[in-house]
Amino acid sequence: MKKAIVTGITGQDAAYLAKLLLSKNYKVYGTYKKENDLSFWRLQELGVEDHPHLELLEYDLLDLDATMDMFKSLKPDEVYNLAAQSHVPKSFEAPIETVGATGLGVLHILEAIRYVDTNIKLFQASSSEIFGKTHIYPQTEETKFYPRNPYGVSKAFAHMMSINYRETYGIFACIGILYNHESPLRGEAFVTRKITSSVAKIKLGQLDVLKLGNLDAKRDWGYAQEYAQAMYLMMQEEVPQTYILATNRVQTVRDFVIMAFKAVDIELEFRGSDENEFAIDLKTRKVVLEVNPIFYRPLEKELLIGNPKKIQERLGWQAKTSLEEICKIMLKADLERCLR
Ligand code: F7E
Repeated sequence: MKKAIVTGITGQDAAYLAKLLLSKNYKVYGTYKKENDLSFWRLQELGVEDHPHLELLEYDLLDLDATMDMFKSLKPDEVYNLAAQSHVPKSFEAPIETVGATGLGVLHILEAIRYVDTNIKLFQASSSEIFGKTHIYPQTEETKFYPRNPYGVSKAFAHMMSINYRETYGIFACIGILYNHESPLRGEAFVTRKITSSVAKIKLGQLDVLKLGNLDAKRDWGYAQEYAQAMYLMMQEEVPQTYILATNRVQTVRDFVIMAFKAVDIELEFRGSDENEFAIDLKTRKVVLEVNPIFYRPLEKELLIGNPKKIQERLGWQAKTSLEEICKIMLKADLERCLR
């Protein structure tokens, strides 16, 4: 039985990955940090929380001794590093915490691999945020980094450190540069889930108005479950690679808002502009959406869109679920949650 450690087990991606690895008969050790919100609702929703081959372990990514002890005692074949402080606005408020979890964390893992067993394979979750202020569209694995927030800077550090250990010590460190990827398991701090959860509540009369920031921000949005499959595929290769995981299609927050309301039969009419923009429900004439500048972000102008050609050609992986389908899947889950 193969053994995998998945860090950040309370998160969206780790839940999908754990389920996938369990279905492939792995023993999975999911690690979480004590102080974090200790909710395993994602594993519960996927029906794997009590799986006999899943063990949940408390572990601090920034404790090198603990990392080495864990590798010595568990002897994992694969380590998937999905733990991070992943919320971009929070990275401006808490840059030091972000650099720790998102940047330095992987260095502890790489060091432990170097000292304990260089045959342990590592998957490092990188991010499109490393490209930040780019003028190359779509971005590829070769595009120059120019991160624009502490989260992106931390991911760029972790990315380059993984490549450095790959090249210096021959460690199998593969890297997925993940663009936005959504699902019903997304946290409500992120815009798609904030929208679907609020639209479900508005539909059921549990909320009046959805308040959002920049409606014209564009993102390359894929389906998280498919991105977890790509992580697994990358780890099965002989030689570690770096791959872009993206759809090569961008849509605006406004598009997603329209899709979400439409999925519950609410047609919108937008009025006003900039921070005075709002939208009404055409049937009831009630305001259901308002722009609120507190959700605006600094330095957000560039377009992040990824070219997934390399992974498509080498591993046959492709993002298949459209944003319209993702939106419907998310709304269905949120409506059900509201009715529970
Ligand atoms: O924002 C705009 C906001 O918070 C998407 C993380 O997984 O993907 C994610 O980072 C867009 C931004 O994700 C609201 O300005 C408008 O343009 O869902 P988000 P993100 O910052 O793109 C990357 C690839 C990662 O690696 C990250 O870990 O939506 N937006 N109004 C809003 N965003 C939020 N959160 N809330 C709003 O009210």
